Amino acid sequence: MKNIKNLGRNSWAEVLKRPTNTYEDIEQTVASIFKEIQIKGDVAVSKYGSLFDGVNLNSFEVTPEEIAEAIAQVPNELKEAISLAKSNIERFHEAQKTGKIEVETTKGVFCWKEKRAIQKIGLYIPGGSAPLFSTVLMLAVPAKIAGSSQITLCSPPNKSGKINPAIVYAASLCGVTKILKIGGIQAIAAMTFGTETVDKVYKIFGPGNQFVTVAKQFATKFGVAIDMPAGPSELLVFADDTANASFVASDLLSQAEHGSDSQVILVSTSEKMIDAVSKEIDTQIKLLPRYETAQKAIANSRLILVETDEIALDLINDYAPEHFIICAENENFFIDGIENAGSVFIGNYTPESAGDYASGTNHTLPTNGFAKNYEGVNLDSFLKSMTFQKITPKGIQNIGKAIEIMAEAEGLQAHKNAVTLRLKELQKRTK
Ligand code: HSO
Ligand code: ZN
Repeated sequence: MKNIKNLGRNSWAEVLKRPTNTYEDIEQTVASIFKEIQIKGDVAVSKYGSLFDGVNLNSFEVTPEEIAEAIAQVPNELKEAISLAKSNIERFHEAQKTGKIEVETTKGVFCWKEKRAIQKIGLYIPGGSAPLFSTVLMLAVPAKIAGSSQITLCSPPNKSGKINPAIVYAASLCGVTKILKIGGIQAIAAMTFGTETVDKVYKIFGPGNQFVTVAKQFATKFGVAIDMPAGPSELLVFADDTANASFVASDLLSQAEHGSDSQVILVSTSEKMIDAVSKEIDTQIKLLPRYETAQKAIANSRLILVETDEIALDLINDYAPEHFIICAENENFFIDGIENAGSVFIGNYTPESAGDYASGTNHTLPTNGFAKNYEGVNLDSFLKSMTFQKITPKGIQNIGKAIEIMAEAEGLQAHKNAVTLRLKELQKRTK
């Protein structure tokens, strides 16, 4: 871990650079797989399944028998934990519902705005070494609350053609409509175009490796929306002397174990705290089953000593972390001053893991500095606003003249006529 002191503002960008990936070579592969799936449908999905996942399937949908089998395989203790998490996620997202906003802008002119669900949702859940069934809850729960009618979930099968049972369990618990054993680029392409088995979707959510990330971006060329641009996980902790060094180290390691490209950063005003956290990391990391992954991420990470809380805050806003933990006496200074972060965790007893699993907030968050202009997944991610209006005869008389003048000035006679005809008819009526 790089230990950095007295960092001048002009070197912030260099020191806080994220580990980068280049995607150009992947894009060609993605384009050709998309084309083939668009033309050949399931046959092509199956071909790429055997190529990339090493399993040859001619039907992808998880059957009711397989769902029952998965439900039986998940231990009760885990089911209870999932149930607590689900209920908190439901409560927090349910509370995000908003009513309609209605305004009479001019007498007789009624305008209102209401939200409607995006009907067809696609979820991508990676398999691999850490099967993120918690992400199923984070995405399917708000989709259901929003009122989406079709929720398709794709996840790569293992060599014996099965999806991790906890993923299947969570999906069936949360009301996912169809669970499909399809991974990677082919999953995103299948949800983009639709195939014989896979329904076409309107918006795709969920994390994935670089292939999935590029494929999601590529899907937008075909009119599919995506949750957000994705990148490796990040955590930034601000800790002063009131922090607990072993807690801080455990938080940093919790993000480091996600992937070798994860980035974790400690910013502190206390040299003593930095030394203590550094020692704790060395002790705790050795005991982790994912030691090698965490070690690589830690090598990419930074311990930064700054002189004041103000400098710390500027630096944090500049970096725009996905997750921001505040362990500081002066926590309100950071709470009030934070402008750019995906999700904020406050105090010594608020580990990031809480938000990853069970406190109720969503863990699908903007990375890579996108917290400057993107928000994490929330209920609105599954909704879109629509506007409505109803104008009474009095109302059109009140604003008609203005419309006529504006239409005339834009040279759009038909627009003007649409008002003039009505105004004339109303004039006749009142005579
Ligand atoms: N920290 C991840 C989410 C996650 N953690 C899922 C554990 N499981 C998002 O950055
Ligand atoms: Zn995590």
